[in-house]
Amino acid sequence: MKRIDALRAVYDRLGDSAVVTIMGAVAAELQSIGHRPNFFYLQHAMGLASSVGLGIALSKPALPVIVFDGDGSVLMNLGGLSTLARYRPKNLIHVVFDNESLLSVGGFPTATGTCTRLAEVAAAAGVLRTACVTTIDEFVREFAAAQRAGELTTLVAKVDAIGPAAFVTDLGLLENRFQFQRYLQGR
Ligand SMILES: Cc1ncc(C[n+]2csc(CCOP(=O)(O)OP(=O)(O)O)c2C)c(N)n1
Repeated sequence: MKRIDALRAVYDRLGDSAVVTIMGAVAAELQSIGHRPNFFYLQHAMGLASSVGLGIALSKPALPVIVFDGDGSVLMNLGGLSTLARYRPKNLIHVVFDNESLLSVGGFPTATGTCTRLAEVAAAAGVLRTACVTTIDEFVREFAAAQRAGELTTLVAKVDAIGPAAFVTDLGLLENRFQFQRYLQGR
């Protein structure tokens, strides 16, 4: 499964949610499908996208929050899963695109390619709804089920280590920051 195809497949389901992505490939892919004011692309703070999503979810319990994370980022901050589980916001879906690679910095292999199963790590951390999927159909089905469930979910999607040709877009970091802040204030 290609991550961009997975993003395209659920794009129409992101309209009424605050969406937080990690930096790099996934941010550029989502923007290439179409930026919206409810999308925030967290730069640099690797491992903290789920924490940003958690803060939004707790402060705005009526607002669905979706985090698009990466395996390298989650591995860098495994404690983030425990914190998610501890507060267990019903309005947060944590998607981890697991390409077994630090793709955005050159494709160095991560431990999910050899031994670590992140959906099981999330479950052991206390996340009650977890799944690991390998096809687009499964991804869409589990994503939609998580939206219906209204429970904290960590959905790991095994994807190819393929990204966009370039990561630079014409959306400035500050523009994204203020636009997203205004979106949140209006909700
Ligand atoms: C604390 C920190 N360390 C290192 C980096 C450099 N860096 C940016 S993206 C990235 C790889 C992210 O890997 P992953 O989460 O698996 O996402 P992918 O690039 O594979 O989509 C790294 C190491 C960073 N931004 N922050």
